[in-house]
Amino acid sequence: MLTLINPHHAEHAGRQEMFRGRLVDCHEVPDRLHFVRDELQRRAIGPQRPPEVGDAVLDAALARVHEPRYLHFLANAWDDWVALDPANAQRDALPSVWPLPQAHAFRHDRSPLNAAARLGLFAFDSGTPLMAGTWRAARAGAACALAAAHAVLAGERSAFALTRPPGHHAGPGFYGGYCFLNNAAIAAQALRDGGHARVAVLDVDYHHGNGTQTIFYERADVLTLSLHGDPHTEYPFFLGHADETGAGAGEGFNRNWPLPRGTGTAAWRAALDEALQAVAGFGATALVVPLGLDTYEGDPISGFKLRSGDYPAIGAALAALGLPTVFTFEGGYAVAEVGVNAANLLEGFER
Ligand code: Q9C
Ligand code: ZN
Repeated sequence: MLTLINPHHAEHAGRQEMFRGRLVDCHEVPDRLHFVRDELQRRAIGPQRPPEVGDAVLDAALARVHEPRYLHFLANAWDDWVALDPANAQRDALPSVWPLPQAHAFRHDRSPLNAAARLGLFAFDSGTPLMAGTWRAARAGAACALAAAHAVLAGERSAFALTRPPGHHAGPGFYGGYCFLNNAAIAAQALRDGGHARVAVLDVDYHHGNGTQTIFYERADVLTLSLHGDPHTEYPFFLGHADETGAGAGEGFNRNWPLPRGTGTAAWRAALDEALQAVAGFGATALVVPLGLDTYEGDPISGFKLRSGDYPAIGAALAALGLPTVFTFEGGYAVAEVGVNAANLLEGFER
């Protein structure tokens, strides 16, 4: 399998995230990618190269998925943060105030000029630090997803966008959950624009793919499916229930499988089989898999019980759809094991 590696990923390296009332060391660290890269190399799972995508082509692809004012915000957020106070150059940007939607309580037709307050217009949590290299890393990551889609359009059976920061929590105009640009959505849209009439996105990360769901919620041409921890108890908490089935023209083209914390292999595989049937029933001609390995039993922030030995069969089940497939690297925070788990799944896909 061809792997597109983000050469700028390490320029995004957060110090701390807000977690249950205190700042803790970031879970989403550069070594996650290094462990996956090294394990894929060790097993010779295909060539690895950086993406070669021109700036204009990339900008056009980003604009197919994200709002102009959000992209403008991301491109300038770090400089605005430092302009607020030169001492901010030594600190990651984290939001601390939000305009909640309650009637009459907050103005939504006005935007504060204060750069710290503006973070609250776009971030939905305080766990996603933004720093000097975030925009460059996220952009180069989106280029990986785009190049992976282009490779598949050119005839590759599959391609893997090995990038961080991850993407599936980023929506049309919001970031959070360690994600800024929605790499999976960018790949799915590129597959649509490249001629695939129906594209399915099957999200296997532990957390609900709220960004991807939101991006495609009113569309019938991209089927979005997600298996994840039940939002009654699991992040991102405010989306991901089973009765979210799409809206307008997209009614019936979103499905969620919220599963209880503690779910093990058998129940997870049963949900996957239902999702695979939905992909086939939809008549998808291409597939995008936001690949989170935080379903692993040893994940420090998640609650499923999958084992390393489960991942090859999961890869094989995805491959049995017989579709051109783009994988994007999402979560997975058991750093020392994430490489083995990712390689197990991708090797299972290739068998
Ligand atoms: N302050 C992915 O797996 N944890 N993202 C809570 C709240 C957030 C996970 C932080 C977990 C995000 C791509
Ligand atoms: Zn996750």
